[in-house]
Amino acid sequence: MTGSGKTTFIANATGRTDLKIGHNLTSCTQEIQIIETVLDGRTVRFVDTPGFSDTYLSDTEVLEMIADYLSAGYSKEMRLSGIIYLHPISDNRVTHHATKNLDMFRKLTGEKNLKNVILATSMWDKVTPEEGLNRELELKNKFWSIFIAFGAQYCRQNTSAKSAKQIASMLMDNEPFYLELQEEMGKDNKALKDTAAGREIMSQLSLLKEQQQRELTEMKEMLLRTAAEENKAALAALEEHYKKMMYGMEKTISDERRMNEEAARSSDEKIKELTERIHKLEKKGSCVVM
Ligand SMILES: Nc1nc2c(ncn2[C@@H]2O[C@H](COP(=O)(O)OP(=O)(O)OP(=O)(O)O)[C@@H](O)[C@H]2O)c(=O)[nH]1
Ligand SMILES: [Mg+2]
Repeated sequence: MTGSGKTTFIANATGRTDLKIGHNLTSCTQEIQIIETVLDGRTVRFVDTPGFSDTYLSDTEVLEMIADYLSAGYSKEMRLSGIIYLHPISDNRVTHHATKNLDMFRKLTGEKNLKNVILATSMWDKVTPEEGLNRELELKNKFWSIFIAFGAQYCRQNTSAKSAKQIASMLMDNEPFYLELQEEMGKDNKALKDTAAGREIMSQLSLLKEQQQRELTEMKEMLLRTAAEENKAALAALEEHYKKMMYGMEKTISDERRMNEEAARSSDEKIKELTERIHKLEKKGSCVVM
């Protein structure tokens, strides 16, 4: 999730002081960045990503960015050693949105790879030990139970370099693996929207669109009522809000369109690839078995 302390964690593990860390309410990391360091005499590359529920990027854009990076990685046979999922223990709610993002994260990783995931909690200095302990238990027993059942490890993290390095070193001896999303896109040639994580985001987009449509209708009625009452200040505030809602709706529609366009592009590419293979085989005089 955005603002959970991902870049801070990497800065602590690598000793880098030039990484952009967010200090206000808006999201900070806007693209994927790779930070290389040496830990215990071995080269380690951290991949920092924007978080889901970002202020500027939609979840679709974040997933697309991660998918682009991962599929490029697949074609270069780049595997991962592990994933560190950070959750701020100071959050007093796990929202429906956060739960959906957790589902998407599980699907993009793939159940068989969950043993290579570390679920870590940050921001312990912002809670009392009792508060933290209660939330930790709820996370483990409720929201993270599937991850843990499939072998994900759990640990607490503080802002020290020692803690970040310790967590990173827990993953360093893992057998490198491809994520489910990489295999689906790279090996099975699926379009992003047809992968398990992509399907999750498409269903979220469709629900979001319905909700936004309902809210827009309600807002329109409210605007008309307020206009009739001639309350100028309220009308201006509502108009401003209506514009933002329209923008949100347009963004959802364009996210959905982009996912569909990407799928259409992928099938065009697949047809082209197959045609080229057939031509090659025809030239060689072999027969094609479909
Ligand atoms: N108190 C406290 N603050 C922390 C901790 N970890 C990170 N922060 C602060 O939380 C804010 C967000 O940290 P970032 O590292 O930018 O978070 P991020 O997950 O990379 O955020 P995005 O890039 O926006 O997704 C910064 O002000 C950090 O200094 C922690 O353990 N305790
Ligand atoms: Mg960041």
